[in-house]
Amino acid sequence: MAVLDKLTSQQAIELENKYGAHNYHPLPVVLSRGEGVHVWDVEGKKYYDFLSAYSAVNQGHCHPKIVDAMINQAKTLTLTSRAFYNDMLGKYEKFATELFGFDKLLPMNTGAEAVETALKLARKWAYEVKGINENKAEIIVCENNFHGRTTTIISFSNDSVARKNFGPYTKGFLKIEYDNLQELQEALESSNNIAAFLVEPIQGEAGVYVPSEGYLTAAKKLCKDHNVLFIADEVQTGIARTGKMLAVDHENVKPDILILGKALSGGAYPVSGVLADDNVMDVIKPGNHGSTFGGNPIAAAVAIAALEVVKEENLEENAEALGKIFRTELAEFAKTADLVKSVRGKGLLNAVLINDTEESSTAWDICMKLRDNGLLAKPTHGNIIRFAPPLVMNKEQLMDCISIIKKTISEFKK
Ligand code: IF1
Repeated sequence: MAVLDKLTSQQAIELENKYGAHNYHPLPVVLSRGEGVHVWDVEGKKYYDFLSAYSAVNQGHCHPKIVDAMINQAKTLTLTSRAFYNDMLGKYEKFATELFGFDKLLPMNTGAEAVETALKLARKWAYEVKGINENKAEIIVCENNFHGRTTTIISFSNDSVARKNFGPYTKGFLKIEYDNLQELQEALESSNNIAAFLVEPIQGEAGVYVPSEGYLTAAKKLCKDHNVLFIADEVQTGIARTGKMLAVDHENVKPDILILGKALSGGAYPVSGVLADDNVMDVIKPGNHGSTFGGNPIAAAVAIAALEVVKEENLEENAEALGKIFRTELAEFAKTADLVKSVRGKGLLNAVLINDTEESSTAWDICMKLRDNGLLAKPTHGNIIRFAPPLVMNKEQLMDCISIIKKTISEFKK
């Protein structure tokens, strides 16, 4: 089979099954094109994308401004490594630090790498600024977290599928309940060796779990009182997804360390980064940390364009407004639809809870029917469906999608 031969969906799935590692269980749909809020499969069927590549494609598929920035930079200079300077990185660092209000940016590629960077930064700060004895630093994390898939990150996961038989695990993490200030306070008081508290402002994989109002503000204050760094993992919640540029902006909280990824590039290219002020970031010296691709010229050009699109197209306001409509409509629908328990979320990061057990296949089966009806979404558990369309959606499209969702669930038979 020649590389350029056009495949059927079935052929494409068979190729992945035969030649690819089985580390995913995708919904059976094979996509070959995307534009804005839509994607098309290889047979030409059109769908609304309600996953947005797990909130990476907030700016919409193949956004022309982002694609142009990428193509132009790709024709000029792609990679120098950080052994030399390049003329794009500094521009991007200035742009991003001014936009997010931090002194410095450390550029990486994937979300997990940025989380690793934040953990290393926090530990080094703990030894060199806070004065914790070597190898004693501890980082507080939350139950049901999702921060990526490296050996250290899965060491503090409690998802057995993600961690079993990948040990031995990295030490130095203390787990507390999410959205529980009492437990945070006790953990902070339990030891003088706490370097940081790592938290998702909304837990994505846990099923779009929004903490109580004021949780982030109070958590940040507790951290400050104990001279502990507050690290926000906004890889999924950041870049306008929840109706503000950052989810912490809803509570006007400034993290000591901010982790970004996914939509930082609009999904066009792997771009992640860690932001902090000088009192923290200055502990990193030449040779301490890095990456061949981190801060490459294409990444820099793409990220500037992707962030400009968020501002130019008012994606924060749009996500906030459309999210309210989505939750209001689905909450109303839940009153009469036996299968729908409730809806929760912020901005355009929402989850619909299905009236069935976590072990059931009901959410998956509904997603299959949604696919048949032209809308792509993915379950996060047996009974939760995540709905996260690109933020460039308009109201008319959203209403169309809401009617597809209602119709599909109304007609659904187990
Ligand atoms: C997969 C979930 C979403 C993240 C947060 C860091 C990372 C992620 C808060 C790592 C990544 C992804 C990865 C994806 C599934 C997905 C996910 F369901 F697992 F939880 F989005 F909801 N911090 N999240 O959400 O970023 O290294 O992947 O760039 O297939 O593992 P990455």
